[in-house]
Amino acid sequence: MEDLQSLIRIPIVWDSLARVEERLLEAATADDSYLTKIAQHLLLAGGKRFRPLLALLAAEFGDSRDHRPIEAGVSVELIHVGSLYHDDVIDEADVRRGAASVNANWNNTVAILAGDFLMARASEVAATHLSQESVRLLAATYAELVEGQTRELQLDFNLDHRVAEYEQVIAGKTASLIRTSARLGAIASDASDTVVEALSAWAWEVGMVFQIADDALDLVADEETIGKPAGSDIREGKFTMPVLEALAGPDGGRVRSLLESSHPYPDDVVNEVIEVVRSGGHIESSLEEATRHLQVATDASSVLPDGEPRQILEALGSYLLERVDAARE
Ligand code: GRG
Repeated sequence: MEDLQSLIRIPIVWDSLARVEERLLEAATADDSYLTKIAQHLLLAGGKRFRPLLALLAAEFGDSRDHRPIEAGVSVELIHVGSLYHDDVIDEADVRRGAASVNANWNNTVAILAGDFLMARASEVAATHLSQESVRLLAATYAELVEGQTRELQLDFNLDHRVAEYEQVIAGKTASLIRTSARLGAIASDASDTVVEALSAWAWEVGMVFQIADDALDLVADEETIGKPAGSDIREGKFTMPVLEALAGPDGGRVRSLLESSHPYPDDVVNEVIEVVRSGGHIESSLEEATRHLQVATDASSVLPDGEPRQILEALGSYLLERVDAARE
């Protein structure tokens, strides 16, 4: 399976991403060296940089070439990483990006403060370098992330919610920032309104594919591939699309009785739920739903000028689904 590096064969995108890395560390620098260490912790731990890459790729469709798409990439990654700091506190997670999470390495208080610091820096970067519309969009997206996360919390361990509610959660917590990443990159390169709208529509759908694929990976991949034990979502009471479909299907009674048992769930309960989900074909059906989103994405991108950037957009969508297939082999 190809990696992002060989998929996105536009040298300027990678050169700009190197600049994004430098700017991220600058933006995460505080007067206080203790805060700097904590704020830079997850940035130094890695991550795919999917959101800045989308901003830089979207900027390939515009007319101008200056520092603004880099700053767009910095601001969306800062929002993303800030939200991961908060997410790990909420989930009491120990590991993130293959490293100790900030809350585990230090404590919840500093994880929340450093997350806030990164969010604040994202606004500062955008207000300094980008348009007022971009600052507004980032703030609105930040609000959508919080709404998505809050919806998700209310559905924890809920055996009776529907796939439509799950899709509403992932739209808020994932698709919104993926869409904003592409939109800010396009705006920052002075792309036309038609191009900005097409890239936004494409990225929204790809954001949905991204999360559906990620959730499927949690049910099919081993710990080495996803950096955490399979079935983590079930353990946290997050019932994603394949589990919801299994609950509504012929084996629903069995899955319900397993998930109704007291939690934390023992490993054998989690493993049996995973087994029923897999054997019932629910991974495949959720990937079919992802493929429908991908088709809408491709339709949206069809108005973009033909050329290498557009071909890369189309390949990126398939790449997200191939990650799941590769993990199953
Ligand atoms: C205060 C903005 C703010 C948020 C608080 C915690 C929260 C509300 C929202 C969390 C939203 C969240 C964690 C969504 C999950 C997003 C997601 C798909 C994370 C994994 O992204 P990857 O795979 O990770 O791109 P890397 O590490 O590669 O960047």
